[in-house]
Amino acid sequence: MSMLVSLLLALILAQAETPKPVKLGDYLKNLTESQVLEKIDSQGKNNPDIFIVFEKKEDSAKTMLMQLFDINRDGKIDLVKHFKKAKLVRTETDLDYDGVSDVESEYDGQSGELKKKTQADGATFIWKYYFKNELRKKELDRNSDGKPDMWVYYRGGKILRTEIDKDFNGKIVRVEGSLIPEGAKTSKVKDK
Ligand SMILES: [Ca+2]
Ligand SMILES: [Ca+2]
Repeated sequence: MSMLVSLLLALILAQAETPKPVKLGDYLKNLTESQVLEKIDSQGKNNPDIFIVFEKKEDSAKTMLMQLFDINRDGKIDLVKHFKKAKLVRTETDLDYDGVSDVESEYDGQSGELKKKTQADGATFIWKYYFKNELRKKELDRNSDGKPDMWVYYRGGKILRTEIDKDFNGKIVRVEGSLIPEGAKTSKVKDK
């Protein structure tokens, strides 16, 4: 998606309470003609719980696009792994088994390292950024407008500094120490 389209979409969606949720089961419904579905029944209960989607082009070997898992075997997909050139690049996870993704994780296709995690925590969105699999920055959307208004920087598992847009007016207040709002599900780390 181009920057301009992204920007326009962001403006249109600015009124929305939350970004559009992804129904994980839809991936199996929306297969194209060149895609092949393989079902695996990992527990031998006549009920497939692992689904693998391949892309099959003429005169070429099939390549894996997706692995989908029904972890609690209730008929709804809970985890989707997306692959590019046989490397894991993205996962979508449904934590509360309502069929809709709650956490999206992005990986570096070359190194396999975790790069970014986006979590919908009720009406609050949390973005986490990683470097060499280590959490470096966390962004929080406290007023659920789809934009971050609090930034927490980490080094070596400790909070380096916190920046906060208290009044949601774009003016960032720098806060030293570990100020984490309630519901952020983050254990408090003492600063040195
Ligand atoms: Ca399930
Ligand atoms: Ca969910």
